[in-house]
Amino acid sequence: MNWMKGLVVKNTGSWYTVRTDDGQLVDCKVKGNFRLRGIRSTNPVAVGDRVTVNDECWITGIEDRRNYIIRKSINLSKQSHILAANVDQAFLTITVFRPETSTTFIDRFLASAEAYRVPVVLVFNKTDLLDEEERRYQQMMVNLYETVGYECRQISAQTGQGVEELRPLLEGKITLLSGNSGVGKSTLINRLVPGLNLRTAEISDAHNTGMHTTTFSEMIPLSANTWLIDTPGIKGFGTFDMEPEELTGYFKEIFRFSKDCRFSNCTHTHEPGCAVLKALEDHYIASSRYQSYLSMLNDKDESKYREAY
Ligand SMILES: Nc1nc2c(ncn2[C@@H]2O[C@H](COP(=O)(O)OP(=O)(O)O)[C@@H](O)[C@H]2O)c(=O)[nH]1
Ligand SMILES: [Mg+2]
Ligand SMILES: [Zn+2]
Repeated sequence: MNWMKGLVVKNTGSWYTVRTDDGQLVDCKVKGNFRLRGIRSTNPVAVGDRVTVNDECWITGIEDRRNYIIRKSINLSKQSHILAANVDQAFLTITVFRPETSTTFIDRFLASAEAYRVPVVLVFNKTDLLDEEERRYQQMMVNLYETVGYECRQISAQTGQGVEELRPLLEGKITLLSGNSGVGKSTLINRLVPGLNLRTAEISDAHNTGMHTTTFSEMIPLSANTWLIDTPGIKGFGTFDMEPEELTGYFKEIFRFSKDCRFSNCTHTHEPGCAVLKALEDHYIASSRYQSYLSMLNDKDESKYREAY
């Protein structure tokens, strides 16, 4: 019996396409009794998984995941669907106008990515549409997030401005492309992968049934070891319950200031000697970021919180 290792690059129903380490694409299946410890998932194997395949095209083993992105099913089965595993980084596509991506959405995404230690690059798209005032506003947003510690890029997927400069950031990595519907993810992928022709908004929004709008994920190859994952509807990573102290750790600048709070379990809401509140007052911390922190802190109603992800 021969065994091969490979990467799951596509998942359509019960079939998985595995790119073996010697470069072949093999369609594989998973035995019904193949279950992962601790995860009740409709698909035991996901795009991005490193697997072992035998010569009868069965997936017989799966390596431990560094991270994974889950979508909870809408029915009552309490089962989840794993959209992707082992991503190296995420590109969060943002449009400050047409449509507006809210700072709450951005900050929640960033916090969940921090929790999973997934680096995020903020890609501000549709810059070709901005007038002078809007351009200034966007630059202010860029300054804010760069100061916090995130890499930012301003591009136009439509005109191609700034798109080639993204390529070195993608090289050799598995990148999850996220962002609200309509921000230009498919347009960006089409720019990066000529000839792919992903459908863009006009069509895919009308019928939500196209291949790239279902829950079946696919990795799009950019070069030998460079992959993009376009999975619509991802609002963050995993689901997680956390203590206030943990949440602090997921807001980089709040975390930096929190080291000077008088109490180690400070929630930065009312405590005396809170260095975060002081930094907020002195405008070292942006109020939009602090508001996002508060909104996550106040998501005590667990079910409401989980739904947001
Ligand atoms: N003006 C302009 N329009 C864009 C740009 N990127 C995308 N669009 C348009 O925005 C709409 C949504 O784009 P799409 O790629 O489908 O967004 P997705 O839902 O994130 O995949 C489409 O009509 C695109 O033509 C851009 O950089 N500039
Ligand atoms: Mg799309
Ligand atoms: Zn504090």
